[in-house]
Amino acid sequence: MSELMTAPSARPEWQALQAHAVAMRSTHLRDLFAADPARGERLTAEAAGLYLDYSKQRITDETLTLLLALAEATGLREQIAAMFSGAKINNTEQRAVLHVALRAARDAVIEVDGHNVVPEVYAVLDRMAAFVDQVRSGVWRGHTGQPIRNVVNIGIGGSDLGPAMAYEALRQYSARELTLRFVSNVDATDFVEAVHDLEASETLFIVASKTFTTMETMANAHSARQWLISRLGDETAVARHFVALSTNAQAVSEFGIDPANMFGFWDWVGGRYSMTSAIGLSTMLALGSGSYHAMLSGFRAMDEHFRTAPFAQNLPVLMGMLGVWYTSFLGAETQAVLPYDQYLRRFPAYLQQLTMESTGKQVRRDGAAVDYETGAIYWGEPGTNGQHSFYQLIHQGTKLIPCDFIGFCHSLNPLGEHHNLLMANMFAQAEALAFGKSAEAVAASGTAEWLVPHRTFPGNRPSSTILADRLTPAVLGALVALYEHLVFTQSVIWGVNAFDQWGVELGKVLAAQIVPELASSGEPALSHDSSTNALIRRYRAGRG
Ligand code: G6Q
Repeated sequence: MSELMTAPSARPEWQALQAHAVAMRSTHLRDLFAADPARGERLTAEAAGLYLDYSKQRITDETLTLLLALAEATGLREQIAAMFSGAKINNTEQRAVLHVALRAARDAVIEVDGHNVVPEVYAVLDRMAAFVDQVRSGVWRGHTGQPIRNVVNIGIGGSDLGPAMAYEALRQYSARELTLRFVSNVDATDFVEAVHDLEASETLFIVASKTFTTMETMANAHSARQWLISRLGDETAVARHFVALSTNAQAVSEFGIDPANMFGFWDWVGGRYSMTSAIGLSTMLALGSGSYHAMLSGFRAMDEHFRTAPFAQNLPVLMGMLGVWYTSFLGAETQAVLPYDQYLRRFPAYLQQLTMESTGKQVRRDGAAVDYETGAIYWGEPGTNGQHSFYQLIHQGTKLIPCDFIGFCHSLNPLGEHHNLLMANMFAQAEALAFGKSAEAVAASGTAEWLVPHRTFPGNRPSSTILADRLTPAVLGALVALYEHLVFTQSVIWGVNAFDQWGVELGKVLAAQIVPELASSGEPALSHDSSTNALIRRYRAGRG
């Protein structure tokens, strides 16, 4: 059942922003900085080890006031409280949304249907820690008595992207003697390449699937099972080489994994919000439980900040509202995320799912169509690689692309001048995007007249910079929670449900229909559109 909503665009605060946006379209960052020498220190905020400079955004104090007034009028404060209280805010699936309970303090009380879930969360975390200790200390042995040296996480979407990103991000803190691999794609190449140099007797498979029905994950898990049995020559080997992360104990046991080796979670954890649930087992195996809990503490610090800080100092609220400003009022279609840290190379891919599956919606919670733009397209690459590739379009193209720069004061791999070179590039890019280079300045430097337009940079290209001391487990936790709550903020303003993904479900159903048509020995009766029918026939003919 859907509650009836006020259309966001019918609110006076929304309309005030629309009128304000017209004036702001011709306001240049050069003028905003010239008018306020303290701007670069004033438009900043700090929490959970992250310093946010949003002074290079195309906003004035009035913009901020209007954006925060919209947040208040929309009931963001109440919605945050509702999420943290375990209310069933995922209305299309009638579920609570409590990823914040996964990293709450051990003595916290968070209730779903009158039942405190925090003790269950810690029961799983403690079982995970005990298992991780056994594997890392060599007490847990494979079927032939070998210790585990390789861990392969099999999962997709929310059961892959978070752990894969976190492993890359925190590799510096990981047990280097363990090899971790991530298999997600149903393309066999993913599995075959992941295991081609692994010894089965030393390999542990983690089958990560909330539902334990996902086609890709089940296909990979069955292939992994065969791979293991064919190498170790014994079906009972599965017991020492497979564990499951799931909410579906029955399907786990039908697959042949002992429920004692299953780590559970709950329907109030959405897939893309699940990296701090049992889905984090590979992360904990890599880091050890101490560093894993340090990561959770970073999440928790940002959760608390989001829940309690005034909006004007609240990082997720500020960044979320800036996203609303660009997407719904200034016509930006995409948001670039540019981490100046090689360890964060998978962070943009992780954010793509988090953001685009959550706010890629065209109807509101009550089913009415939106009459404004929602969810931005997220994309990015680590610096400085992007500078030699797509930054040209951000600097001199025709599109408005707000950027998030992410950098650290200290490198985890200090080597000569590398880190200063890296960070100088990050600061320079943000500066160049904002201020550009005027035609007068280009001409004054002696450039031939005909070349001047080519060498002119308009500037006024907005960005935020997030600066932290160094990339630690806690800082990664804070960074991920920042984006989780930024997405929540936007979903509240746009009135969409950030926690369902019906678009993903449709693809799953359609693929399942086509599978038997590709495999059938006789000519199948096809009832798709003429293009899909012809492609299927051509594929079948090609396969002989
Ligand atoms: C995430 C989505 C989706 C999901 C995958 C894997 O929010 O629900 O990406 O995580 O489809 O699902 P399972 O964990 O059930 O295999």
